[in-house]
Amino acid sequence: MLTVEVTAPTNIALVKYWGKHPKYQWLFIPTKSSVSFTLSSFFARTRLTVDAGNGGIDFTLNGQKANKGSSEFEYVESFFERIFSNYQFARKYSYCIESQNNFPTAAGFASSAAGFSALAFAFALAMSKVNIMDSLDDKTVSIVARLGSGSAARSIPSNGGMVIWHRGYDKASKATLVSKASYAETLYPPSHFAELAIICVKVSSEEKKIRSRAGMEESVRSVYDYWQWVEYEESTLLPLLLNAAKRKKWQALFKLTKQASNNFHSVCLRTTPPMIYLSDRSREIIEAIQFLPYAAYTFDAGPNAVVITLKDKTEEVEGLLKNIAGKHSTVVSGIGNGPREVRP
Ligand code: 2P0
Repeated sequence: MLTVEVTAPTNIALVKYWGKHPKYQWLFIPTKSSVSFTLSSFFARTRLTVDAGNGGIDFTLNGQKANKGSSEFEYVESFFERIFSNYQFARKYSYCIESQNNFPTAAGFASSAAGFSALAFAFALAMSKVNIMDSLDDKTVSIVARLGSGSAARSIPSNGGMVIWHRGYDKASKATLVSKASYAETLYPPSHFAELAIICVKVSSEEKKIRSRAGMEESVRSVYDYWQWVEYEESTLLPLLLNAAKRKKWQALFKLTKQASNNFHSVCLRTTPPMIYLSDRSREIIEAIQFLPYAAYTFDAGPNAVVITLKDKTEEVEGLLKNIAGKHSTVVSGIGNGPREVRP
């Protein structure tokens, strides 16, 4: 028996992942590359106990045992099925998982990214300790994490900071090679962004109505210009944003981040049936921030906002956000590093 314990951060996408390529659906290959910041204040802590067995899973999330058949349990179970088909040896063990998030689950703060990256990292760490997986490099582990939840791949690179998850399918055609080409890596470490601050704004802690996994599938299927959006962001918006980040042109970075968030929510709205993740409060935040040259908002599949601004504007921008969402609605986060092992 072996126990490992790890923490892994969540991440916030500036260029969003929203859809799996239909040809490689089961491998979680995204239709487009995405780019994120690794957040230091929101993370999952996971303890994994591995014992001799035959692939059995026991899963406790935030102190509550997940029942077989619940959606949480099914997400983890299907992750292990994908792991077992890639790593046959892993089926010879049983897995007891205890995971905790320090933020609301399924409310738009990418809880699955933190949870599955922690689980993937803990799995790889445990397998390396029992000497049956020799590779603990970021690339391999990000591919394992991707099989749990796409956005989790971006939480894996140990240097954190700004991370890109390559879509990979334009680099190869055989499924196994596409899978190897779709991994995440750090573009710039946290120190590159010393002038920036991130403000997370809790608008609601309710669980979202439509889970991302089902929602994105509907978007790929039903949005008439879905592939135009994908190719526009891949070939135009993404390179512009990376160039702005490289040259520390923050105003350009903020403008492109807002544009990418709007594009994503427009795709959600134009999905059949439509998905409206933003609330009236979210709209007020958009209106307050949209013309500020020194701040950007971005929203995931939920009403909570993440606002990126200059460190020396934090107080001013946080004041605006508190007026809209309430005195206790904001948490300022740094841009941080990837997962790490902690003492059990
Ligand atoms: C992102 N989101 O890039 C986007 C923006 C939500 C909106 O990645 O099916 O939970 O597990 O791969 O990773 C949420 O999707 O979906 C997500 P699966 P995931 O962060």
